[in-house]
Amino acid sequence: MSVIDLRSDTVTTPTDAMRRAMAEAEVGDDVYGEDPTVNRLQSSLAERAGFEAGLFMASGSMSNQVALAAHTERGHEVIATEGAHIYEYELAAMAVIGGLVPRLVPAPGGIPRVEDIRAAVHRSPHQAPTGLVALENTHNVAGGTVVPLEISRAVTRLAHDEGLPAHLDGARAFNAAAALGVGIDQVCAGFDSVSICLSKGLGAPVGSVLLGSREFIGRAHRYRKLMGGGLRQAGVLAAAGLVALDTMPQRLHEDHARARRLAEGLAGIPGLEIDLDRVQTNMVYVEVADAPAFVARCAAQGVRIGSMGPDTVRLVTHHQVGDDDIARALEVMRAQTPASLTA
Ligand code: TLP
Repeated sequence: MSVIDLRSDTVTTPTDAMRRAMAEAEVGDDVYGEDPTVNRLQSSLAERAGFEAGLFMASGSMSNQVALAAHTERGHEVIATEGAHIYEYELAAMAVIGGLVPRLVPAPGGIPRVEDIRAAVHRSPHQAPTGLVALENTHNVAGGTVVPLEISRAVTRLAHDEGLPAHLDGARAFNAAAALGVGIDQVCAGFDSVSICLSKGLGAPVGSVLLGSREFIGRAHRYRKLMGGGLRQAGVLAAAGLVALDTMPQRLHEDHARARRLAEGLAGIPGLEIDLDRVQTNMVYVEVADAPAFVARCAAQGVRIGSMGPDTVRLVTHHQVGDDDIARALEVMRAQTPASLTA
């Protein structure tokens, strides 16, 4: 039985073109800044996204946490949206590594209100000073939702008016760009730093790139080394990233269309609740009674989905999920709902 893996877009394996590029990559010691392939990846993504410089990172979490530490001082507060990956899924790294505390603002659908961010900025001498404003686009736990450009512009403007830097967790910024029908530079515009993952919808096996000014990336370099992220002949990884940048962004709309088809199919199944308005990119969040048991039953039938809470599952489309897989996943999930089991 072949397995359809919808747990995440992180499960993707490198394409043949990526594997070839990895085998042939020209490499050097990246701690000395001498890996030509890493250097090419960093400058190529920086140029596309409208930044002076980039820094190759082992993961999205490392990239975010390096950015947070490089922007702030210990004892600062970081304003982030509720459910933000930097808070929910990075093992309190902002506290452990950066000495930072989060201040979360409401963000229905992943979209914060500018007034809530303004109200969260601390100016009093009795409170931890605000050090950074962070957004996430697409917003994972809100459903892979897209932050409209006018919101990210308003948030970055507010941060700058308050004298604060703004960071974007753009793990899936290319999905946001595809959904908005704009270039990646538009999604990144206004931010002082952006972290973009190569190993999610773009399909590379490893890596993220942190983008920013030359001066900021210089500081980030130090934190990357401090966190054990000084890789040596990392060009073998960066080579796959370069192929990902060249070949994958233009096909993300296919993943989005399949996620929509999947969501519409699931919406008609009794026992499953789904907010179709939140299905904007490659993710589908579904409410179902006893999610872990549902996940286990689907897995036993060869359809792997993610358990995101007691009553929540997540399905993510990616380049290794085709139309037939969507049809089979729908069939399996329909048969495994609590309602059909008792019918
Ligand atoms: N997210 C993973 C899990 O950690 C939940 C996933 O499967 O979606 N920012 C965002 C918005 C993310 O969704 C992720 C990964 C990261 C950062 C971290 O990337 P990695 O896994 O490379 O550290």
